Amino acid sequence: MKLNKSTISSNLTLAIAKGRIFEEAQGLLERSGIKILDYSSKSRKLTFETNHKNLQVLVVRAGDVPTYVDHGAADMGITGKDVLLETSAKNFYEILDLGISKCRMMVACRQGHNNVGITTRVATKYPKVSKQYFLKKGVQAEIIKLSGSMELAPTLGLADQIVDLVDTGITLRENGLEATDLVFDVSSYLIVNKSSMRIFREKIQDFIRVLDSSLRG
Ligand code: PRT
Ligand code: MG
Repeated sequence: MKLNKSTISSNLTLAIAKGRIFEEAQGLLERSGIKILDYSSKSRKLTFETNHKNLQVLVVRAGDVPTYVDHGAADMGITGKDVLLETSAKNFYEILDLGISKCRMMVACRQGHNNVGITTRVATKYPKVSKQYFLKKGVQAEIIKLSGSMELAPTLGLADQIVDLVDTGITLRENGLEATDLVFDVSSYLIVNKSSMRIFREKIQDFIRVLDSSLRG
């Protein structure tokens, strides 16, 4: 099923997380008949026209997608479940699991040091998710917020454990760490601003239907 060119007649903006999510989202959109024009990974451009003249694409950081959609600066967005669980933005619906950019949010520690007691220090880019996870487990966790390279923290004695995204496990292994527990499975979702959904219901529902049928096909 392809998106009919006349389907979208009002201006809709879709914010897509740059990097690995963008590459996979682009493939999914193409299978749905939506081509992002003039895109190159080397380009500094941040807004792109598509072959549907009323659909525009923004390329922003994964963590900023909910903010754009929350404020209605973008009608729709594509970003990771990890980002959606961590954000405090609420003014959007989580519509569709796109099944792309899959990985797992995991707890990890130094290899052979999986004997954590009832208190632990946890380094992570995801303080909200981590706090909830350890609370549920009945473990008192001191959360140390980092923006990246969490893998260094246990080795340097900054934390006992980390909570981070894992795909192949190579990053953990190369830094002397091992994954111990799954926090949740991650993939990317389509989100839609609540007012946009009301105002452009038909157009957006057409868009969702087309994406959904590409996912099944
Ligand atoms: O780089 P910038 O700060 O701008 O943004 P970003 O790092 O958030 O962007 P990017 O392109 O890394 O994409 C992040 C999003 O992609 C996440 O929010 C996830 O939804 C999704 N995703 C899927 C991943 C991974 N898989 C992944 N493996 N994001 C990050 N990783 C990293 C992980 O953090 C770790 O450093 O890859 C490393 C682990 O990979 P393995 O294969 O060694 O296990
Ligand atoms: Mg990155």
